[in-house]
This record gives sequence, structure tokens and C-alpha cells, in this order.
Amino acid sequence: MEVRAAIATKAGAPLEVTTVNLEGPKAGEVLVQIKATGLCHTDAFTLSGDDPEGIFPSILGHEGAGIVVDTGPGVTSLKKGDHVIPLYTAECRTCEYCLNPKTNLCQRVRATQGRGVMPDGTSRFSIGGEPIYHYMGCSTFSEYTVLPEISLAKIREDAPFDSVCYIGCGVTTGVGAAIYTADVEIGSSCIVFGLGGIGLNVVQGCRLAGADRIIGVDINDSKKAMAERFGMTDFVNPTEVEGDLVAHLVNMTNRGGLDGGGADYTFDATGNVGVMRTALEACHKGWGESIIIGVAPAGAEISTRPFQLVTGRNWRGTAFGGARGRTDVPKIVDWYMEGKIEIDPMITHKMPLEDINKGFDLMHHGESIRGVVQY
Ligand code: NAD
Ligand code: 022
Ligand code: ZN
Repeated sequence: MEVRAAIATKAGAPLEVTTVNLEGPKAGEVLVQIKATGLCHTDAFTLSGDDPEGIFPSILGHEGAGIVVDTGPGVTSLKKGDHVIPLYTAECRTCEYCLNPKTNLCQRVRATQGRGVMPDGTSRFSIGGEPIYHYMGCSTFSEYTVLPEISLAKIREDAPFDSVCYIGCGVTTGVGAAIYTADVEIGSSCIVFGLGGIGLNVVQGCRLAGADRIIGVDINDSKKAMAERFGMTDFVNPTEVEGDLVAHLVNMTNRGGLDGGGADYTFDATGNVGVMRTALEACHKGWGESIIIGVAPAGAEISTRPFQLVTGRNWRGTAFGGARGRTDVPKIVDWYMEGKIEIDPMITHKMPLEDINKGFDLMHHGESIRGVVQY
């Protein structure tokens, strides 16, 4: 079938909105009509050419929501008309990873997904017989896309596509980092570094978990008001702190006695390796956990003194918030529909597919938290 899509033709060029050919779903695959998709920094990063794993020409986009329009042979968990969110972290429920409760990193389709193709090694998209590659197993910058059955979460039908698409990446990554990866307890103290599209969701995840203190750290004062709305209790702008930032944060979180200070949980949502070190050193001696969410530039390295770890601080990382997509994403949609988490105030811009490049411009200028394309 012929479908409208935004093509990443080559590194650094704007997306080209045009018509592409899409083959129907093969065995174990599902054809989805995308109703809305968020624009995420990672799409821009890949388009820029700085992503060493970027493949061109391809159809980017990994934060979508839509409706099943056709299923290939052998598909049992989804049917025509089901509402779904595409998953860049699949959940097959049978591989060694899915069977290990310690991880959400299903490996069933990981290798082919990284090469921009479906599990049978071929692409469903083409123009004039030449393949256009898939992206992160999702390719939501297309009116219609094909995914493996195991890469789709079935969600309730009363959830609005133009809000819940954000659960396909940013919301789940941030809220999940607090709820699933850190497993923040009631009464905890938390520090969130970076109050962008991910950090705000960490803040509301910490609130949902019942944290007492949620300290937000950002070099941009304009992030303060929105973060307060999502549950931040204290704001720190490092450029205005006199002296050592770690000492300042440790002092802020000192509960008295022999405590010594430091947060129970800290989160990096900046991708800056210097911030990652600060976050580790600002978590509590003996039990503090620091969760790396931010993706650092290719080749970057983190460092700290081993003594920081010997004295009981823990350095951890998370992908997709530690969420198992097919199991957890429908629950996060429920939390949104029940008012336990908020999404709408973070969606600052909506546009048709034709204007997708304008959406990326807004993101580059830091004017949007999330832009959403509505089909
Ligand atoms: P963003 O640009 O919207 O937000 C980053 C924020 O960090 C901004 O508010 C900025 O002012 C702030 N900041 C920058 N330097 C800082 C510093 N030195 N100290 C304090 N604050 C600083 O980006 P985002 O969309 O929120 O994404 C954040 C990170 O999360 C990115 O690295 C992204 O790649 C990553 N991410 C990871 C996953 C995962 O699965 N692990 C998923 C999605 C996004
Ligand atoms: C999404 N991300 C950032 C902004 N929006 C993001 C961040 C990290 C990952 C994926 C997306 C990520 C962390 C760890 C991995 N990925 C590897 C997991 C594994 O090897 O099993 C990751 C994933 C998918 C792809 C690349 C990296 C891909 O499909 N190309 C989950
Ligand atoms: Zn993303």
C-alpha cells in the first residue's frame, strides 16, 4: 500500500514528507495505523548524523500510538481495531532475558531492530523498489507501519492517542526509572538532575512513589515552574550555588544525627558525564542509588573514586525505565487515565506530519518539552 511518511534521506538533511510503499504484515507481524507520535531528542540525534548507529534512508519516530488494521499469520495477542503503543524494547516473554526478573531488555528482535530491518532480515518500506529502513523497531513517522507482535502494547480504547503516545518513550522512561528501576519507597529523598522531557517524568514518578523530598537540579531557571507542578519540592540551579554542588546537595538532604546526608535516590536525566558523577556522589553513603537515564555522546566515559562505591553508593542504569513493555505500558496508560500521572501540560506543541521539521526546530531551540504529530 502507499502511505505518507517523513523520510530521513541522509544525515543532516531535513525530513522529506512523501509517499512510500509499505508491504503488509508477514508471520508474527502487525500493521498499525499511527494516530499520533511524539518528537524525541533521539530522533533528532539520529537525523543529525552524530548517531554512529544511524541508518539512511530510514523512517524515524519511536513514540507513537495507533490502531491495528491487519495482522499476519500466527498473530494471537492482537486483532484488528485494538489500540496499541509501539515498543522499542520488545517483550517476547520467552527469551532468557524476559524470563529473568532482573531485566526488561528482551533480546528476541534486538539485533535485526538495530540493523533497521524486521526479524526476517528485510524491510517492509520501499520507494521505487529500494528499501527504506525501519528505526528502533517502530518508525512512527509514517501514517502506517509494521511491527513484530511482541513490540506492541495493547492499551484501553478510551485513551487519547495524542497524549498517550508520549508513554511510548518519555513518560515510561522517566516514571519507570523511579517506579521500576529505583523502586523508590514512601518517605524517600530523591534528586533529579535535568528537568526536561525525561526529568519531569522522573519527578512525577518519585511523587507517585510517595517520596518526601524531590530536589530538581537544572542550569535553566525556566524549568522550575513546570517541575513544581509535577511534584518537585526544592529547586537548585548549579550555576547559582556557591562552592561545591555535591556538598550543597548532601547538606540539603541531611536528616541530622550521624546521618551525614545524601539522597536515597538520584537520577541523571541530562546525558552529561560530569553530572552523572555529581549524581553518584550526592547519593547517600551506605545505601544511596544513582540511576543513569541520560545517553552520553559516543565514546564518553564516567569516572569517580572507587571509595564512593566501596562506601555503599550504587551506580545503576536504566533503559525504557526498566518497564516490560507489553505488561507495564498498559498500566501506565491506566495511571494517566486515573489522574495518577499527568501528561498534557508537557505536550507543548501539536502539528500535522507536513510540519514535522518545524517541530524539530522548536525542540532545537528549547521552546518545546514535547511536540506531537497528529495524523
Ligand atoms: P532535554 O534536553 O529535554 O532535558 C535535559 C535537561 O537537562 C534540560 O532542562 C537542561 O537544561 C538540563 N541540563 C543540561 N545540562 C545540565 C547540567 N550540567 N546540570 C543540570 N541540568 C542540566 O532532554 P530529555 O528529552 O529530557 O532527555 C534527557 C536524557 O535522557 C537524554 O540524554 C536522553 O537521550 C535520555 N533518554 C534515555 C532513555 C533511556 O531509556 N535510558 C530514554 C529516553 C531518553
Ligand atoms: C529514547 N532513548 C533516548 C531517547 N529516546 C533511548 C535511550 C536508550 C536506549 C534506547 C532509547 C537504550 C538503552 C539501552 C539500549 N538501548 C540497548 C538495549 C539492548 O541492547 O538490549 C537501545 C534500545 C534500542 C535501540 C538502541 C538502543 C535500537 O532499536 N536501535 C532499547
Ligand atoms: Zn525517545
